[in-house]
Amino acid sequence: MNIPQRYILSILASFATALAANATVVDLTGSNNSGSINGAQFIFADQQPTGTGVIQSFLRVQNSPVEEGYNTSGGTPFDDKAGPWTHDLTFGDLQGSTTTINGTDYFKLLLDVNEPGGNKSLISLDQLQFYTSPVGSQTTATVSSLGTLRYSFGANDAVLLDASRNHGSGSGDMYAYIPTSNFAGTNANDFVYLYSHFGNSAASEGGFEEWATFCNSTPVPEMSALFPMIGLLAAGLATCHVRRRNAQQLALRK
Ligand SMILES: [Ca+2]
Ligand SMILES: [Ca+2]
Repeated sequence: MNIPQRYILSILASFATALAANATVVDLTGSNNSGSINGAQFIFADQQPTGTGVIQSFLRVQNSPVEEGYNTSGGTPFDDKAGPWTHDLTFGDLQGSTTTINGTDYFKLLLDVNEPGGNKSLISLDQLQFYTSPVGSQTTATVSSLGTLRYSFGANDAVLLDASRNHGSGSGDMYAYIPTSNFAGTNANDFVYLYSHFGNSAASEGGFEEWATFCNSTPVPEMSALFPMIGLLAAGLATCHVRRRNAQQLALRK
């Protein structure tokens, strides 16, 4: 934990916000736990998720001091890390992660960042975009041509993370909740591309960063406050069943 560096970054983030009127910097370092950019919620993952839900990884990116990439089964554009954990994702896959917070439906994703310790544990997520397309396995270097843009940060938006708040690779660090309404009209068989860029204001170092879909197997507190418990359990188990089976199959191929 390096408090001076975090303090400096916080000041820089404040200046950046002031200079760019439309910029939003979500700070998930220190004791800061949540923020919102363009309708998406970004929340610190304060407990390890493997015991409370089903995660299915679909994108790993790794480079230094910056890195970028999008999930595809067609190759390794940009800084994608080859292997079974970087692959196409269908809209049907994403729908398995649907969760409701305060009456709004979101797709729930988990980001696991992996950074060195000491004063190198910070990393910035500078860009997050989602595209949908009937064409899978794309490898274009022109990200904007991937398909229909469903969600994006603004040019100066960012999320600051501190990998040392959890325990490195294998420990999720942030949940991203993307409004399902952004994906209106998408077919279940369409492909979903998640493009992310890291490192602009806090360098990417160490191991890979990994995105996964997340399926709750138990109701989250926000939901249980709003709906009858029995309905929540039924809905949660129904949406998780298929995802859990697929996750187990994927684990066997590891
Ligand atoms: Ca981590
Ligand atoms: Ca890293």
